Amino acid sequence: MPLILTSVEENIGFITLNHDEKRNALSEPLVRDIIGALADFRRQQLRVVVLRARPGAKVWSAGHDVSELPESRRDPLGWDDPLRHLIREIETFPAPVIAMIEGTVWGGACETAFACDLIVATPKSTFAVTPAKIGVPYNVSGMVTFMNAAVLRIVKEMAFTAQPIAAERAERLGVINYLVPVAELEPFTLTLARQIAANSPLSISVMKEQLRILAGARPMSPQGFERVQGLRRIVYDSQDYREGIQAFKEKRKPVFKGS
Ligand code: LCV
Repeated sequence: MPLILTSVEENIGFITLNHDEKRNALSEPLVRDIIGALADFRRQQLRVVVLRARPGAKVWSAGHDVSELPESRRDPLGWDDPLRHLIREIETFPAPVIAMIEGTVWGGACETAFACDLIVATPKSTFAVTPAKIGVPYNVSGMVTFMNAAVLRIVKEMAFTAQPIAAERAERLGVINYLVPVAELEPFTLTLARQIAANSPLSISVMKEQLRILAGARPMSPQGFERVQGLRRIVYDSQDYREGIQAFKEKRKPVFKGS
């Protein structure tokens, strides 16, 4: 069974996450397939990409494949982590990527949806930022993705509670663009994609790249970055990090001791 399904309709590309057995966890093979599909869509000069799960999905994506996270002593979200590659590929794709959300969205998948240019979701969808639940020290560019998606107080709430927020609230907060009934999700998203595809692809592409550069332009001194990396290392070298990963694998609640 392929991990993703792809199709092209007019000049719109569709990528369907198709690994429900693992709740579309963003494993290295799944991410590699998504990136391959984006490269193919880039070659075809498609004007919009829609990233979705299968119709009726209860889980859009369960986020980073936890089984691929390093046990300890290695940055779990370093530059070459598959999730980091995926985020960068979405952000630099030369046309808008629409996240069409049906089902729940977790952790790195929440960042993936937020890295997309537009988000259309159904009322039963939820969005959860989960590093605190697992004990993961999220990375700097990931924090910027969240800060570009929601006001700081909401980012803190999502990050510190690790609790899902409902799509209805996400829409009210401006975190998603549209909230549509599940029966209308596909036609609504297709209409939106067609509206974009009818406009100038060159103008849109350059505005997307300008917005990426401007949104990512955050002041952080080299010392500030080194301090953050040192703090993150304390976390991923900690017993709590190991406990969080182990507890996930053993399907039990972690007991964090703060060390
Ligand atoms: C690997 C999985 C996963 C998974 N990885 O189905 O943002 S950070 O820092 O936290 C970052 C590191 C990150 O993204 O971490 C992952 C954050 N994700 C989550 O916390 C969500 C974890 N998953 C769940 O809570 C449940 O799976 C949901 C609620 C998504 C679905 O529950 P449901 O009862 O429908 P299962 O839990 O039974 O999962 C079905 C299979 O998918 C695997 C899970 O281990 C199980 O595999 P087995 O059948 O082999 O036991 N799976 C689910 N999520 N993130 N594998």
